Amino acid sequence: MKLYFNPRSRAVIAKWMLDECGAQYEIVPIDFEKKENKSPEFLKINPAGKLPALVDGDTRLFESAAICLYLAEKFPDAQLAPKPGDKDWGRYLSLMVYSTSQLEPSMGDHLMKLPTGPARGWTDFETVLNVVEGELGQGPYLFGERFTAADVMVGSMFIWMRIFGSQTGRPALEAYIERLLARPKGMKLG
Ligand SMILES: N[C@@H](CCC(=O)N[C@@H](CS)C(=O)NCC(=O)O)C(=O)O
Repeated sequence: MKLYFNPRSRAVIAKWMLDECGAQYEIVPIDFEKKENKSPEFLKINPAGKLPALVDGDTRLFESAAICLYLAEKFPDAQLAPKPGDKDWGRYLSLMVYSTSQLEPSMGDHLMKLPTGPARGWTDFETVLNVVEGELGQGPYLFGERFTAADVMVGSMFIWMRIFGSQTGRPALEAYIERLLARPKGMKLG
């Protein structure tokens, strides 16, 4: 597998997931300054010209959530996803999609001090924090003792928030982020 990567990009999320899976992979550095993400070769992999992108044989993937869903299935021994039919399967899929469809844009509005219009498909950030805190419950992870790809996707968004110098103001969520950062293969700040 080849991970198209820049350390100052969301590609660190895909790298975290690859590491949690114990995957063997090659890093292909992408230089944003040189606009390598807009080159004709790269656009064949991700037509949106963004990182992360992953190539696995004839399969090409883009969007962090899709990459994490794919890897969780490809590496079943890592046990990072509930199986179809499992009682947690639906909630797992919901959280995976929620991470980039609601949490991330709402967090962007919050950090950029923009108003959130519900017609755009996501809620205000206070609601996001309530949702994630509720889903986390007593933890330690979103699915109790079991760490999953949903922790990679949801947790990485809050780790990004720290990279931008901000925190949630919710002790339970901050303790969750600390747990994620303490994982041996966890996403690294900075
Ligand atoms: N929803 C996408 C977002 C991807 C994204 O915006 N990536 C940024 C880096 S963090 C990027 O490649 N920006 C370069 C550009 O748009 O030119 C995902 O999660 O994969």
